[in-house]
Amino acid sequence: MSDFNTLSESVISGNFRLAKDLTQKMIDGGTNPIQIINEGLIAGMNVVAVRFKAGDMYVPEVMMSAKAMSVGIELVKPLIASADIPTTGKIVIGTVSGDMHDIGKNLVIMMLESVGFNVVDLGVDVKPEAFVEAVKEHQPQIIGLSALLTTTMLNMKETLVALEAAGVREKVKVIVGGAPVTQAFCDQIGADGYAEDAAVASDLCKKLVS
Ligand code: B1M
Repeated sequence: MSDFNTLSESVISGNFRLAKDLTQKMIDGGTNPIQIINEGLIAGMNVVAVRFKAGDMYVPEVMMSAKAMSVGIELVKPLIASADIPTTGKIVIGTVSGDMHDIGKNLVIMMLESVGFNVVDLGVDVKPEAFVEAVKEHQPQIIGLSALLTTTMLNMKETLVALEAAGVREKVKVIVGGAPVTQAFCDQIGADGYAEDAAVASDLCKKLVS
């Protein structure tokens, strides 16, 4: 098995200590940092995304894999000029106003980062105006709204209204997700896409920026 495969396997199995050691060994051995990311760490996470989507891996395992990938990325990051880091696009994401749930959102972020998105996380309980400001400041291609409560999902519509009122709605695609959210709700409020889980969210975002 090549070093890249062994590193990928450590990500897939969520063995973050092994991922850290292997990444450090490859750095010390002079392996190209971009290859460590693409052919080792992200390659492993791509397998995880497929297995998660198929129901062959569960949330705790995906969290461990994401941690293993992040530990490796943190070691490699300082070696790469920021211009060289593969970037799929920029997304601003947050849990909408009144809602404190962030486990699902954080999982979505990990998946997006694993496929090369630059993610700006606004956190939880994010007011519509804060999303508007973030669009102006960060100029993302996509805004991601998460909600776990049937009450707070209504604030997704409020956020869309605020983006429209500020004249920035046309500048971004808006995707929505979270347990009570459905495709029908997405269509009803005029969002651009709905993702039922983190793997679908990452596929959807890739499609929206391509
Ligand atoms: Co809350 N809670 N909670 N809670 N909580 C639910 C959501 C609830 C269904 C539990 C229940 O009653 N059965 C219920 C909502 C009922 C409803 O609205 N119909 C509920 C309630 C009522 C509440 C409180 C009001 C309880 C109270 O205080 N009386 C309160 C509200 C606080 C607030 O937000 N203002 C509250 C508080 C909490 C905790 C703080 C204790 C904790 C949150 C901790 C945290 O997030 N840091 C919590 C938890 C953990 C849950 C449950 C048990 C688990 C949620 C979770 O993390 N799931 C939840 C019950 C449940 O969902 N079965 C519940 C795992 C996570 C990986 O899944 O978040 O669905 P999920 O994310 C998925 C997808 O939805 C999707 O991808 C993710 C990964 O696959 N996804 C997106 C999510 N966001 C996305 C965004 C996207 C795309 C996909 O694009 C942008």
